[in-house]
Amino acid sequence: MINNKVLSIILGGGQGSRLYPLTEKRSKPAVPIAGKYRLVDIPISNCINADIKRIYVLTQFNSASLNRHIKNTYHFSFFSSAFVDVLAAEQTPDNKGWFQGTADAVRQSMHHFMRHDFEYALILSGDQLYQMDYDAMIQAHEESGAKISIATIPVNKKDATSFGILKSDDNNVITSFIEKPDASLLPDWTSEVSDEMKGQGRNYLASMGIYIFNKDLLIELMKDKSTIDFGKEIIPKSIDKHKTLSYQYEGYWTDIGNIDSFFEANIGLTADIPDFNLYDKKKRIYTHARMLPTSKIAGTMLEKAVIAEGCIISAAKIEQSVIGIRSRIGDESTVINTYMMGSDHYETLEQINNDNIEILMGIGQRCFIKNAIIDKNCRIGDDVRINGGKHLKDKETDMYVIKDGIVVLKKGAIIPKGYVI
Ligand code: ADQ
Ligand code: ADP
Repeated sequence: MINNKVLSIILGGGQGSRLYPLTEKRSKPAVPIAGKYRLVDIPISNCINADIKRIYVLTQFNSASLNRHIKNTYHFSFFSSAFVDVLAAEQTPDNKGWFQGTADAVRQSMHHFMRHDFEYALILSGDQLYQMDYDAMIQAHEESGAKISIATIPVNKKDATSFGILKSDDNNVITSFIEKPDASLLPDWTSEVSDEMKGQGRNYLASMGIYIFNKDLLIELMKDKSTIDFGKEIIPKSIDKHKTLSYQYEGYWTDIGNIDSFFEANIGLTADIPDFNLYDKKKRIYTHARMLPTSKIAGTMLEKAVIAEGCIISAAKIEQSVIGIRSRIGDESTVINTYMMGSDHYETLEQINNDNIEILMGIGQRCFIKNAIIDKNCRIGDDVRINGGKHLKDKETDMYVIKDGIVVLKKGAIIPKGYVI
């Protein structure tokens, strides 16, 4: 089944370097999460679960891994109108290059969207972790007769300054909106929320950056070239003129736009009952089916470990860590509070026995690794010690970046034997 009324547009990331160095060699939607998925799989899966199968992913630059992932993953029937297409910022005689902001990204891509029949554009953010039923939101949008709908969620005072904050009337029609208000303005922006939310101190209604626009209105709004962002310009300018609905959501939702929140979201999967449920039968998360062998583990003490397929592990201990596809971890090594993304391929026995390769892909023997993100294809020599934490200052070298105490090894980094961070 395909929802023929809706065209989905996923905002895949600006020039922003908040996820650097994970975005050094790939576009943001291609960043690997949860051991076997990529960021873009989250919004795409939410769409597919709602039968929305015409999907564009807008990205600042094309990366081979994103294109390969999309091409290898989202196959639809030959006879279906379903597709997932990547649109990268492109130079044309009218445009100098980059998407200047979220609305500009949509504006520059409008000619692609206009080739399709649709009534509603569902505009989504590419860096959030959540499982939401867009169908229910679309239904609420239709029933209200609104021209724009914004998904909203109650947040606390501390978080309120990093979101668009709004107020709505008894019919959930938005009456005022302010993008990322200064803390001094917050007292004027509280909303009536449920007792449960009140109990958690979540008195502010934030935009989740998830929008439904009626097609005709979107076309009209995109004509004004001075508007660059949805949050900064389009939404504040529209609420007085066009009926805008607040569609309130109270499930798990988190923004994973920077290293710290990305790390927390991944490590959060190791909890007894994670907030983000990868095991839900109905709300499935799709990704590339790789046909990898099962993981093989010998003599390892595992405590709250999430381990993807195809790993070969003989470590001493893995604790509160997510270990990605094809990871290899050697004897007597300890890995704590770490997200290891895994590898793109295995080394053959021939390669392993070849003396030219001094350090094999994965983690060597007797290593200690704590509070780290290990990007794909890293080679960590024997006896390496990485002890991340708040005691470390922000720093960058050829091999790694330290941000907020988290040590991020760059893709393909080679860490020599005995190295200490
Ligand atoms: P932010 O997340 O700060 O606030 P923004 O940086 O514009 O807004 O990003 C929104 C989404 O668009 C993200 O997925 C981002 O990666 C992507 N994006 C940003 N610039 C882009 C560009 N030039 N090209 C393509 N994609 C781009 C927004 C709203 C707030 C709301 C929060 C909720 O403005 O009102 O509260 O989202 O997270
Ligand atoms: P994933 O398994 O994360 O979905 P990809 O689909 O991007 O990864 O595939 C892994 C990439 O690694 C492919 O481009 C594949 O061609 C490449 N690859 C496979 N084997 C090797 C190898 N021996 N050396 C280098 N690259 C390889």
